[in-house]
Amino acid sequence: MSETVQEKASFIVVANRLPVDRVISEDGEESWRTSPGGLVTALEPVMQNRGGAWIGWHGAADEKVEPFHHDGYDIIPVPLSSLDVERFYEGFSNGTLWPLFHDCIAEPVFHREWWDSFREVNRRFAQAAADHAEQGATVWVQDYQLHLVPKMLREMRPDLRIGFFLHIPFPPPELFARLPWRTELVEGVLGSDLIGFQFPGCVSNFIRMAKRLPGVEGARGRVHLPDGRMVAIKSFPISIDAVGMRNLATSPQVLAEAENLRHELGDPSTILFGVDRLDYSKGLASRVRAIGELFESRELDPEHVVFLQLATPSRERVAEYRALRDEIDLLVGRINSKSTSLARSPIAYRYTSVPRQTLAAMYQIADLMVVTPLRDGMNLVAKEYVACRSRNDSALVLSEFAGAALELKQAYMVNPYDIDGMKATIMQALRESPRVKARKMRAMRKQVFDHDIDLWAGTFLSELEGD
Ligand code: ADQ
Repeated sequence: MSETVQEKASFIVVANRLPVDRVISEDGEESWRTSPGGLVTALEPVMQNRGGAWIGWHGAADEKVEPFHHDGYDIIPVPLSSLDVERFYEGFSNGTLWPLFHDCIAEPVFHREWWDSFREVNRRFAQAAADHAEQGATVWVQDYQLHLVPKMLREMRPDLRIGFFLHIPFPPPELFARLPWRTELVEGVLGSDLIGFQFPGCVSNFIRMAKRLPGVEGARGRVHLPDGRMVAIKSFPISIDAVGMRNLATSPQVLAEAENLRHELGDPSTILFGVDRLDYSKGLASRVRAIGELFESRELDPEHVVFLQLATPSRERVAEYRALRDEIDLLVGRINSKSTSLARSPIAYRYTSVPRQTLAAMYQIADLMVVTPLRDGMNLVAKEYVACRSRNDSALVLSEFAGAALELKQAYMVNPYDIDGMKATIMQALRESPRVKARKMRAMRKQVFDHDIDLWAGTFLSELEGD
């Protein structure tokens, strides 16, 4: 395969971020490394087979990076200025759309200059795709930051097959309708041939919203537009590289790291574990509160039980996220300061990202995984945990508001707004007999291994391309 950038590609992924991170070696040399992530794992083989290009932002503002070839496919960087980052990314994407699409659990902020920037940056991405697509190519646009790209791209290049996948929920029309630019957003995504959502509720929310547009008719997974075009709308629940995750978790290095970690935590008899991006949608505060109360009431004995919680730094320049960080620091500090043991704190909390291998080791030592988002498109953490638990001897507590709840039906379901209910379910899961736990875990493992990330990408693309 050629090592130079091809002028045109037959398969293009357009996403806000590129699948590579820049690394600078000790002698100052710059190179790019594939970033770890489900989407990259899923799409890399497809791009390598078919020849492809990935269009996205490289992560640094006010810098133009030339296209380059990486691991069998082309990388086409789209530049963003620091004002674009502030208005398009932190502003409209993460201050307006993110809370709006997560059922307004935080107040969405509407600013006209953010909207102007969102439109302008979406046009830049669409133009890059139009410039690099071969005649009749397939273009797969990812996520809420690029909601307007399908229509813009179709106007520039009507010959293309355009797919769009939304990784986050699509809210009910009653909430979505608050958006001053609701029509543009719906029309924007209707430029696609196929729109994919995480779960069926999003499909019906979207179709209800689309039918509010004049001349649009829709039913059962399709929308007919006034210009005669038909758009297919379906759910494609995203998943993980289940086999890869299991193999990593059972490798000798990870098992050794797991042993060390347990020791570092003071060799407790039971470990509860949570890992999330630090985001208000993930329900971290109510989780910490519930588990804190269980420690306080001694239903969880801090001599024997540890709650390990990792939070990945996320969107730190957005005020809402900085406030959340302080709130969690305070909550955890308060609970730990009440502990009678000087040797060990009940909550081991770290605000950091960790390598995949360490994460797998943590899944290995976790007797109970606590996943309690207030709203989540899917939640891959729940699936990763299940994939790692070869011994079937542990339990998953899962919010009913995560897309994953529709697939991992044997989890211990909780309503994260109900602290007492959560406490009772956590205790029930911990006290469950090994036989019942094993039965539940086996069923969830089957679901995750039978519906992995390859199936997700394959199903979407064959639906889009009609094979
Ligand atoms: P996210 O909101 O980022 O994704 P999630 O699905 O849980 O949420 O994926 C997070 C990923 O980051 C997981 O693979 C996890 O292992 C990893 N991760 C989290 N904390 C980490 C840490 N401290 N160190 C290392 N790795 C960490 C969005 C949507 C989700 C949807 C996905 C995919 O919000 O609902 O499931 O996209 O579509």
